[in-house]
Amino acid sequence: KSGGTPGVGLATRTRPKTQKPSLYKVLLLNDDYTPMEFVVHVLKAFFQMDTDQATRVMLHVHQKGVGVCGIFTYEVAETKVTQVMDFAQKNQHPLQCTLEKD
Ligand code: TYC
Repeated sequence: KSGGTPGVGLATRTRPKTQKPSLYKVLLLNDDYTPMEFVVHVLKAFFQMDTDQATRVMLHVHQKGVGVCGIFTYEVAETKVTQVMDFAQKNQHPLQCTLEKD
């Protein structure tokens, strides 16, 4: 007699292929009116950056016109965009945030 309890003690040889989720860049756009300090605050509050990182990203956007705040799965990226846009609107700043497939 051979065997034993089915499914126990045998490493499975099948390795079903898992799908990695698509990633999306969250982009911040420059404008002429949003205060630099507000943008730094946004980057710290919603993207977990420290003052140094946030200042670098803000200045990059200010100089180049656009910059990456972070790269996330779709649902997280969409949530970040909504949070930033709502917060900017509440504070009456024209700051624009969008997402782009990585
Ligand atoms: N250009 C703005 C200013 O001079 C600062 C700014 C930076 C605005 C980044 C938006 O995403 C932005 N006050």
